[in-house]
Amino acid sequence: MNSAVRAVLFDVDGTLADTERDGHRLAFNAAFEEFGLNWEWEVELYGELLAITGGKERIRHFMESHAPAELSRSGLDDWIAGLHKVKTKHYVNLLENGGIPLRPGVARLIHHLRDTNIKMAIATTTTPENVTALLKSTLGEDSPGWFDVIGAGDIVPGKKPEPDIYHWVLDQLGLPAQQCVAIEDSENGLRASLAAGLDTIITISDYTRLQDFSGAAVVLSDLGEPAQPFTVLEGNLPFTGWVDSALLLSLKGEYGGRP
Ligand code: XBP
Ligand code: MG
Repeated sequence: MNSAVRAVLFDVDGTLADTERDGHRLAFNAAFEEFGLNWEWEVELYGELLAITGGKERIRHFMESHAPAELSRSGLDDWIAGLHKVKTKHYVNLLENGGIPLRPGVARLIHHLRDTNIKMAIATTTTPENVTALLKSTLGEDSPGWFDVIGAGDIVPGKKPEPDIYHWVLDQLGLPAQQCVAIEDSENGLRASLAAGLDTIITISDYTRLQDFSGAAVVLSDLGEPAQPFTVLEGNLPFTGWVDSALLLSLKGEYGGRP
């Protein structure tokens, strides 16, 4: 293994799987119903609310603009945390029932990185239970253990676009950013990874395709499969097809060709 790329740091929502529109959004709505709230986050509104990362922060932001009277509840923080806990329960149930598949190329790349001894980590804003439920439901019971570090949710004070979660994960890995690559799907995620000094591959998702990805190493349709190659949307690569260790090395100026 070449030492230029020692680890890949994966974002979760939008990157590993298209979880937002038909996953998190539905779970928020189910929680609102369970709490007797007549709030409904429709597809377009949810796209706007995604500017705020973190479910609890998103609920508060929504209340500020759409239900300000509710902000005077006593114990507001606890109430939001309780509502969000119910949302997480619905989201995990949805995943456990096989609700959301991985995006093209994700399982292939994860298996390839394991085979080539490149470390893997997760750097996400979402709640830790959501990460393990997604990995287990798509890659099997053992799969969370394939990741050297899982950085998620409230473990750091500042959520993306703050770089805190990337700094935390790099620190846990004990690796400098220069030896790692991040994979993200959103502008908020890219701002976070770039601020931590990480070369970043973007795979666009439905909600993020029109965002500003300046600074990304490359912008791709997806991670690609040999039988279903990615499309390059921005940036130059010495080859097309699918993300693998050879492509990761090329981002570090060490392209040696595909075996
Ligand atoms: C996406 C997020 C999260 C999810 C909802 O994070 O911002 O808030 O939308 O999950 P990333 P929670 O792209 O960094 O994975 O409700 O658990 O926050
Ligand atoms: Mg994301």
